Amino acid sequence: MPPDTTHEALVIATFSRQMLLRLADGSEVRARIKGKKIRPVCGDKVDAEPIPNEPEWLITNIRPRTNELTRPDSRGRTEILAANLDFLVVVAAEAPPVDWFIVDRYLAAAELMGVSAMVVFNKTDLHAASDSSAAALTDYETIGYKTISCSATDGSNMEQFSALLRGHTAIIVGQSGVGKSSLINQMLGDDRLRVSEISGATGEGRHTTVNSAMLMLPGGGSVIDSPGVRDFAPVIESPDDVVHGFREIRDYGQNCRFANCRHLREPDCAVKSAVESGQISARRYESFRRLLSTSQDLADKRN
Ligand SMILES: Nc1nc2c(ncn2[C@@H]2O[C@H](COP(=O)(O)OP(=O)(O)O)[C@@H](O)[C@H]2O)c(=O)[nH]1
Ligand SMILES: [Mg+2]
Ligand SMILES: [Zn+2]
Repeated sequence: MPPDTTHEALVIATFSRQMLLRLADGSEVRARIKGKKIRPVCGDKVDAEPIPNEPEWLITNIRPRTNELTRPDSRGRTEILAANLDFLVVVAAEAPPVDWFIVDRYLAAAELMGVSAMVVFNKTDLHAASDSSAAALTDYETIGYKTISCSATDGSNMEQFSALLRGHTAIIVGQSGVGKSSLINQMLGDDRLRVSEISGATGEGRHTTVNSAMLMLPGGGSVIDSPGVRDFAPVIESPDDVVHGFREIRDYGQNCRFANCRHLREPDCAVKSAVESGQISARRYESFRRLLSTSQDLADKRN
C-alpha cells in the first residue's frame, strides 16, 4: 500500500471494537482495528488507512503513549482507560455518599502518571460540603491540588472550572452518579449535541454504548468521559509506587531515618511525626496505609 494512504489520527471515542477517529483535517471517521493485537483507547494517536469501498477506516498501529490511566475492570484485569493525558479531574459529591479513599486513589494514579490533578466537589445546589468533606477538600488544597465546589445544575463556579481545563487534555473520573457527564454537558453548552452525535456514530440503527469519548471544549482543550465504564478506582501495584502517589508523604519521607522507610512502624519516621503534629492529614495517611496494604497483598501474591 502506498505510504500516502496512511494517516495519523486521534482516537476520540471507543465502543467495544469500534473507534471514532479525528483526522488532521478535522474530519471524523469510523474505524475498526486491524487484527486483535492492538487495543487503542481514547487519546491514542494511531496510524489509520481508508478501506476501499467501505465507510470504515482501519487502524494499523498505535503511536507510543506518553502515559496511560489504568484500573481494574469488573473481572479484576487491568484495563487502560485513556492515554496521552495531561490533567486528571476527580469529581465527588455529597450524593451518592462520598468515598474520599476513591479520590485519593485517583490522585495517586495522577502522581504516578506525572499529570496534574484537581478535585471537583459537585452538586452544591443540593448539599453543601459536610464537615468531613470540607476537611478533605482543605487537605487537598494544603498539599497543592486545586479544588472547586460547583454545581452542574445551577452553573455555579462552572466558569472557574472551565478555565482550569482550558488547553488541557483531561479525563474526568469519580464514582458513578457524581455528575461527571452533567459537568461536561454544562461546559459544552450549545455543543452538547456532540455527545449524542458520537453515541450515534456507529449508526445503522444498531445500539452501541460508547466506552469513552473525548469532548472538545469550547475554549480549547478536551476532556474524556467514560460513560459506559463501571467505576473501579485505580489499584497501585507496588508499595514504592504507593509512597510516590501521596505527594506529602513523599515530601516528608525525605527526612525519615531510613531511605526505604514505609512510614508504618519504623523509628524516626518523619511522616508519622508529621501525622501526629497534624501537618499531614490523618485521613490521607489512612488512605496511604490502606493502599499500601493492598499493594503489599498484591506483591505477596506475585511472589
Ligand atoms: N442537583 C444536582 N444534580 C446533579 C448535578 N450534577 C449531576 N446531577 C444529577 O446526578 C445524576 C448523575 O449525573 P451524571 O452526570 O449522569 O453522573 P456521572 O455518572 O458521574 O456521569 C443525574 O441525575 C444528574 O442530573 C448537580 O450539580 N446538582
Ligand atoms: Mg456519566
Ligand atoms: Zn517514614
